[in-house]
Amino acid sequence: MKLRILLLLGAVIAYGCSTTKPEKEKSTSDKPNILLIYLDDLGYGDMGAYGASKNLKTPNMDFLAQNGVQFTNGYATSATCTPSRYGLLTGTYPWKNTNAKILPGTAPLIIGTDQLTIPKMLKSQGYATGIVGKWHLGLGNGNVNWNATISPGPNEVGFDESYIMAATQDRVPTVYIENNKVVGLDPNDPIEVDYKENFEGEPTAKTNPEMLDMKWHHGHNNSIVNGIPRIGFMKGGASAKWDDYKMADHFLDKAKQYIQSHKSEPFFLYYALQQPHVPRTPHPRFKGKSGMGPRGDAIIEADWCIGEIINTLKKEGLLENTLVILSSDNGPVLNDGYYDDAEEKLGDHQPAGVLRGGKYSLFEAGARVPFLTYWKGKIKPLKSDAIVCQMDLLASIASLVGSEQITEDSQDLLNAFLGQTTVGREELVLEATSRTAFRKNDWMLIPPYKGPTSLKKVKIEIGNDNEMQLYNLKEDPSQTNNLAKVHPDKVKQMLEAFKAIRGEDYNKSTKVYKLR
Ligand code: NG6
Ligand code: CA
Repeated sequence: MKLRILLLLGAVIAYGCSTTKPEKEKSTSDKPNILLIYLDDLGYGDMGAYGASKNLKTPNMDFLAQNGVQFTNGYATSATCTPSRYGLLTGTYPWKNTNAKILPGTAPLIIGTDQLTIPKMLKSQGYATGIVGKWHLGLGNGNVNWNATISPGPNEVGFDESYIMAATQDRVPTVYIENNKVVGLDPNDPIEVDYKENFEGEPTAKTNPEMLDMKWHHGHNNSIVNGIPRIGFMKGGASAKWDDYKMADHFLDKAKQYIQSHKSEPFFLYYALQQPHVPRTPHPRFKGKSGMGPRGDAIIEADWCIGEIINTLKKEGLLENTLVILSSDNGPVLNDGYYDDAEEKLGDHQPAGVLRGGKYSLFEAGARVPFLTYWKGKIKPLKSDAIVCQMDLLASIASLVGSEQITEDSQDLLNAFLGQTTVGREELVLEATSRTAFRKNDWMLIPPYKGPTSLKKVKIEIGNDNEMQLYNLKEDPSQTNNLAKVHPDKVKQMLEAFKAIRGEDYNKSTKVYKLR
């Protein structure tokens, strides 16, 4: 009898183990949550783990970098926002879409509603999908009515839930949009937006400079919202206007709520922070924290937000079951159109680290950005020099969750993202303000482009030269030594490989970028 009971007990335990174990394994590795944290204009050197000045303390990002895979050759597809976000979400080179340029707030959606995106792919695998933060990929089909349903937008390209700003913090409309509707809109005070002409009688930075709390340096002299001059004209919507200084807290709350309300199912959250893009408006409690003015303070604020979001995962018991990915949409810029002491108070900090150029540039600091993956208990700390691009996340995440939906340009680099190999891509085409360049292994080829070598107002070298440029990035990460004349065979070979991807138009930029 005893023996029978024991046998029965043994069988129950064995049964319990055999059924729960694979289930458990499935829930922690087959369908992990995915948290994609994306910063705006955070440079390669703007994080402690990437060598930031000690005044710029980023302990939360550093923790992720030091306990996950920290990529030293991690790239956005581009050196500006819209194309990079396009590449990230669609897994497709943005230069294949002529509309993937820095967009005004009134631009139509540039992702096709029939196009594959990371959230769409994940949805078909049973994921809940959400975006909180900056969108900047266009909304509607042209002529958006901001007072009605604003569609198509994120909800039509794969996100079940969205809480976004339409474009950038410096562009109108300066309102939040939740699931295709402006938040807090008073129907008696409708919103109108125009990027060409002002609305009669509405103050602008030029007509009413006395209303400004922040001064514009270049561009940014249209409508004034909260004392900050913007790009574009806007009328109405007073009750819906965001508070710039509370934006980080607001997005953080929404991101936390998203995690809490989806903790019992696999979810994908794209948390797109607005920092440290202009206008830099950290909450007053971060004022002076970096000693570097609002740009440094905004980075410290962003780091705090990231700490909070990681703590939320921890509190909800989700940290072991969440793959965290963190990166930035493009490289750094100091003065991007407002006087905010970013240059004056920089001190010894190098936002681009050792890299040359910055935002808008074909040199490395344009698109090479902080890039890391963290997964508690699953990823071992590793500094990886694998070449990875944000465009590869689509195929790599597909591989992780067992989806076969991929795109031509996105490479499955899951093993590199999980730190199981340091082998990444061999080749990558980079884009900056409609121009392209080509990386192959340690070599970078920048074809000749006409136009100014620098954008004077932002003081950034953008990579234009009448001559072919060839750099060995391993030996010369700062791109000081053009080896094109020394290695003509290498140039020839690189050019062939570049053309094979980019076609004969490899150095025909469609439009030369001009700062206003
Ligand atoms: C530029 C803006 C700059 C910034 C950038 C977009 C002017 C003079 N400059 O045109 O301030 O908004 O566009 O930045 O308007 S991004 O990170 O969203 O690409
Ligand atoms: Ca950006």
